[in-house]
Amino acid sequence: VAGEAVPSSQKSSWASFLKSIASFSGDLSSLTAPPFILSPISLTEFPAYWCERPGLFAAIADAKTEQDRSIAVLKWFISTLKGQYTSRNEKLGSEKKPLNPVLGELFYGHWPDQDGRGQTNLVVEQVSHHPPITAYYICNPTKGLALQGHSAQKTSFSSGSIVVKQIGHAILTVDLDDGNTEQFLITLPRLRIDGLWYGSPYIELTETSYIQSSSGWLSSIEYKGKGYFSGRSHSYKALLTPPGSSNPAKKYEGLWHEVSKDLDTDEVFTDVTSPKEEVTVGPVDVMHDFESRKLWKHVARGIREGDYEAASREKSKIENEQRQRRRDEQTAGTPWQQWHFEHVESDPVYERLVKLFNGAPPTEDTYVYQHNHSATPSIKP
Ligand code: CLR
Repeated sequence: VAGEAVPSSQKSSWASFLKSIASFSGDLSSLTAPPFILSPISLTEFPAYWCERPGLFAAIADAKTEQDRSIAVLKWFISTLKGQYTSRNEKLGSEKKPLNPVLGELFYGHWPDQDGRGQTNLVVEQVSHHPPITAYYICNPTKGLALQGHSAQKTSFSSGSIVVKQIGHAILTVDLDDGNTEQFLITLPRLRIDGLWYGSPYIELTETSYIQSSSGWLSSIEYKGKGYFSGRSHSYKALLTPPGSSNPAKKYEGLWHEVSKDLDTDEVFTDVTSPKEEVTVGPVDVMHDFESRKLWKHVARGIREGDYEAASREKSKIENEQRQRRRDEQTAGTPWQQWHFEHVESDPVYERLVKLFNGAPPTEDTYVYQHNHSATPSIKP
């Protein structure tokens, strides 16, 4: 039934929201949505999804050969998808509209060491507001692993669904025992947001994403929903090919939010049915004003408690303060300085990796982490 999951008082506002997205393409974050679909969580928290199975991340460093590292990276990557793309349905009842981060918004966290896997650290910064772009750096220094990436989206509307093209990529750097490094370019899948008509949106992944190793090994991951190879939602099939060959050495298939198998041995490849580890974040009262959970504290409380008037009042305060900041910067001729990342137009590492396959644009800009997190930012004028 149309609008089944929409509270009756918000049905007309949901209908007009759907109408506005149907005739819209670009940045969804700026559209006003009815309260029932608002999430109290900012997009700057999303990069934490990359590491909610820190043991699988650490295991990449323990693999001994180029092929085994590519397998470990693929296994870790597939195991992040459930958190990345279905966790709001579990936690909040459906996919929801996240808080739209302000310029310079920060999110810090870590996953503690356990059984010698090393501590994993996370630094996230909103590096652009219009369009929204989020940069992140995740590292496990004990294991010599670092993931640097940025994330933006281009949205359009097609036969009742929102189609989200992910812009940006991630590069994983692995320090090898012999002093060399290996890099992996990770491209991001296309999303379709279905279930809008009923008011209970959920994500399905589509098309193909890639993980290209500097060693030459390539994983191609094909995503399908209901009615395709397994006939089930959230299906994928991955092929791992050796350097310079299109003959797969490994094939995997299954459900990325449950279990998948090695097609040759029938052994389990990924199993994400066990609980994940959420990121550890410090207490809100000692946070910097730009840290997400402090910045959005009152808005988030309003959304959680159903006090939408308070939420929208607090949101306007933040937006007005941001507008004033931008005006002041204009007047003073001093543009906003990023805290942790430097924007570069092209990245030689990306360009070298992308040449090894043809599934991504030849050049892309990058946000380079400045390794200055311990230099905790002081409040800017
Ligand atoms: C951000 C990067 C993460 C993976 C991810 C998961 C969900 C995506 C999100 C990204 C971007 C913003 C997003 C969201 C789902 C819904 C939301 C596309 C790609 C849009 C802006 C809100 C749509 C509103 C409807 C739910 C009503 O690694």
